[in-house]
Amino acid sequence: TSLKLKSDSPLNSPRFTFGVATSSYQIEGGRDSRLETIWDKFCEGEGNISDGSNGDVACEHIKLWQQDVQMIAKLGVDAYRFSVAWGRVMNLDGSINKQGLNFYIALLKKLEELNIKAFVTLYHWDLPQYLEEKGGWLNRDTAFEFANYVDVVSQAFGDRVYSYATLNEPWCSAYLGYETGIHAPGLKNKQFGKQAAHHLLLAHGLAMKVLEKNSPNSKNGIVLNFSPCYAASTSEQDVGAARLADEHFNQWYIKPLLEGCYPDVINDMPDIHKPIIESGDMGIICQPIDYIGVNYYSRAIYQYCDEEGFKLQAPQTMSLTDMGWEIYPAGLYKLLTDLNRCYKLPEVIITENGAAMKDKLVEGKIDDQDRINYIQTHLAAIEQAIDSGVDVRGYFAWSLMDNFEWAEGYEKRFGIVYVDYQTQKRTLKQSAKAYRDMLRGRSHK
Ligand code: GBH
Repeated sequence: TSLKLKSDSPLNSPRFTFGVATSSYQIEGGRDSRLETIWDKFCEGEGNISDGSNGDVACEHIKLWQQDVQMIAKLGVDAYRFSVAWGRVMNLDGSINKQGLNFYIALLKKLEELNIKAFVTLYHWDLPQYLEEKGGWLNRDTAFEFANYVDVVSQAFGDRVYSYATLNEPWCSAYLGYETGIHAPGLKNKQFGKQAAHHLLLAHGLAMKVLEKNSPNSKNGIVLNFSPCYAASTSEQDVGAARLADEHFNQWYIKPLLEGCYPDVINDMPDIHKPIIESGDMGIICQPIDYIGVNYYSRAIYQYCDEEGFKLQAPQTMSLTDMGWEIYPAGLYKLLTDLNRCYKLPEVIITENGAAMKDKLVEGKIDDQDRINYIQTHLAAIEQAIDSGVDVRGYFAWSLMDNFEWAEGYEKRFGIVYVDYQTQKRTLKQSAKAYRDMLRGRSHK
């Protein structure tokens, strides 16, 4: 029923940050006060979003933000992670949208007043559509446009930001957006994925240089998603398949950031699938970062297949979330300790972790015990990883509240707070109360 932190837990220390996370397109609404984004456009496409919805209104956070921030404060979290909508702070002609910028400045001021650290993500998938029309992340220029936007924002925010993340999950932007077409802009071309990824990583590196200049005192880094890859069997072929998938999906992003090169598998790829890399790019990509944000939801199991070399296997267990993702906290431990073994890691922050569940409002209550269990077991995995020497400094629950779950629309609920989209009423689920009580109970609080 509750979330417990032992008094001697490394998570029960003032050095460990607890927070909640959201992203702009998923919660803001306020479609008329910003540029069109690739998600607005993608949502118009027949069959792209399972319930036919979009982010025009979402949680109406753009109007209800003051109430939302009060709610965040009442949860007793140390930090709030949110993203800035590029198309809300920049106009089509490259000039600044003062009104949009002021929205985020007001939000930052309020957080500061309430003593909540601001973790600002600069890109959580909502690329302005006019940039997509010039090629989006397939166009190298987009990386430079991003650095320019980051320059504007980081100057305007001054010292109000505790931590910046350049990008959220570039794998999703590149692979789901340009290779499988499950996400905006919905392109489906095997030649596009790695090129988009390269430009995203380049954008990150350029933005890191800007942040180093404009915001040297904040903790600056990037957020990656990881699915630790397991082999379907102990056969040599399946083990090889899992390793291959890991190089493509996980190492492809972290290795260039920390070591300035792509994994060896790049040498085995047909030229046509390889990204075009200009000289100097890898050096820009591997700027020093203050931390790496890790988003963890589940593991992935692979078996060998002829065509691609690996094939995803459906989860073999009964404990699945409403997304159909296996609940597997041991995967988080394996991921963190593996990364720590393979790389010289900076500080690690778990920037997202959480689960969609079939939440039902019954007599004013949402009893989401399964979500409480999910959080509890994943916190335990983090504790174990810290005990094994991984420098984990924070944990953010995804998400503060139910919101627009991309291709799944509003049908999947990840919030610890329930949102009634008819009335925009927010109701704390039992998990939010458990999180709040756990945070209040910390020895330094
Ligand atoms: C995050 O993406 C996003 O940052 C956030 O906006 C979103 O709302 C949240 O997660 C919930 O989806 O088929 O079992 O291998 C997470 C994206 C989810 C991509 C897991 C890879 C693999 C699942 N990742 N997914 S599986």
